[in-house]
Amino acid sequence: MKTFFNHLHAQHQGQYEMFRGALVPCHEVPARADHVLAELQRRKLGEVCAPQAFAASALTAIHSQRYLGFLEGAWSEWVALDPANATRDALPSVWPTRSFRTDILPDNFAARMGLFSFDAGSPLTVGTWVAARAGADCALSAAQAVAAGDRAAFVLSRPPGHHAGADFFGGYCFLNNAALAAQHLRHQGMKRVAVLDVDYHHGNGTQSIFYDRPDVFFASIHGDPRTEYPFFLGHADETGAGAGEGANLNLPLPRGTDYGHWSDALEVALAAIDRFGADALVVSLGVDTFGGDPISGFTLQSTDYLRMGERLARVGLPTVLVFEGGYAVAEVGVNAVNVLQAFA
Ligand code: 6XA
Ligand code: ZN
Repeated sequence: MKTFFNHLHAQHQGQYEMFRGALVPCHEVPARADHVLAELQRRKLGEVCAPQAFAASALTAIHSQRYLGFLEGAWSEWVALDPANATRDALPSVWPTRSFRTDILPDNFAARMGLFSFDAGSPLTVGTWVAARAGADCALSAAQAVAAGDRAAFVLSRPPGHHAGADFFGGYCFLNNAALAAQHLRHQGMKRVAVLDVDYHHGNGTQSIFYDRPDVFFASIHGDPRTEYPFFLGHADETGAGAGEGANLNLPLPRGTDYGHWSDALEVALAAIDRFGADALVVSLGVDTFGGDPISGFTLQSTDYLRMGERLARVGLPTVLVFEGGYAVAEVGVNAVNVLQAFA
């Protein structure tokens, strides 16, 4: 299996995120991806490839032009406000909640940060755009390889993507790599694509991007949003809208869930994907379901990721696996690569 590695991932290196009223060091650190790469190389699993460069039109298939323009220029604007900002991360602090207007683009930078985001946990840094843009190329390249006949491909990139919507960032995510891969598979002739999100957190961005579409099925197994981030989406009664009715499946589970119960939900998701009749699969592969994860609440063990990988392979579909969350940094390489090794 080819790995499309984002060589520019470390350009995105947040210093701090807002947590319980304080700025705390970021959980989403460059070492995460480096550990996965090191483990892949240690086990001599597949070929590590640089991505092709894709045109902006591949991004506007998923994200709004207004959002992409903002994201690309945001760091320059931030530093133009005050040269001292060059050493500080940019975080939003004001949001247009219910009854506010979102159709008028504010001139004020802080207002636009809020318009295009949903939390204060996702620092925008000097290299965020460059890293996220290269990650998008990795996702598109993996989809391209799979559309051209590869059995599977892995996107090893950060920042992650599944919380990013058509026009907002949040949850450490800026560009939605899984959605870009799914859309590119469609563009390359796959008629029906399923996205299976196994990250601990609901993939609200991916869900929202495809919610009214009948051609992309979204299934997610995640911590119950009543108690778990991102809180405001991911409930079981969200089944799709309009032409997309029936093409969305959420399987929220309580904190403390182990692999036995988690894999029951996986069977439900895979049966639905089978009924949907997908031609290709995109897996949002977060390994923050691990028992040792510092910000999550399931109890999967490292060997469980082998079982997960075997089961995903048995689906038998051309598959793009996209790295998402996982913050037990010392174990993240073993856990993610266990899925890949068992899949292969
Ligand atoms: C709140 C927690 C963000 C979760 C990010 C994640 N700052 N998403 O792992 O999958
Ligand atoms: Zn997560």
